[in-house]
Amino acid sequence: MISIRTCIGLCAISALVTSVVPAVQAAESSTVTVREAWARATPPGIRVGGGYVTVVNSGTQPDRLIGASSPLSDKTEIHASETTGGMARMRWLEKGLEIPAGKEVVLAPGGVHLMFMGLKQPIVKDEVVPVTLRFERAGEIAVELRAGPIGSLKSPGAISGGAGATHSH
Ligand SMILES: [Cu+2]
Repeated sequence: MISIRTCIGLCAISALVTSVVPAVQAAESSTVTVREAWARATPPGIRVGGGYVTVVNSGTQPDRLIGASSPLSDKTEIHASETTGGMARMRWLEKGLEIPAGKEVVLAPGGVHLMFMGLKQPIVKDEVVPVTLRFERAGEIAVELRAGPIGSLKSPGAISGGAGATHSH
């Protein structure tokens, strides 16, 4: 009897949690899309890597890229590269990156990028890095970054046979 009651109690709790989830997913009405999603292949033994996307905000409200994650790395941060006094360095954008209304923002080598920290495996050329981007308004958008060669400076092009950057809906 006790175990049945416990089960009923747990079921009630999980039903409650499930009913809360749809309110969090605002992506349905989002006007943010992601394209030109790519990453750089990494040499063996290197545990950091870079990812790049173009974010298009076709809406009338500004949005903000506030976070990212990938199953391939412990952490995925939004970084800005800058050169000060001839020294190239990277800065973590802890408040994220604004995506102004009606604009597109390009993340590219030498500028703002996604930084994979603590890679669990090397990023291999022509393979895909799944990344979830988190926006203040648009919510989460899942993208697949196609890996170009080590050190590449531009996108290897769209993934053949389908959309390279997939919107979450
Ligand atoms: Cu970086």
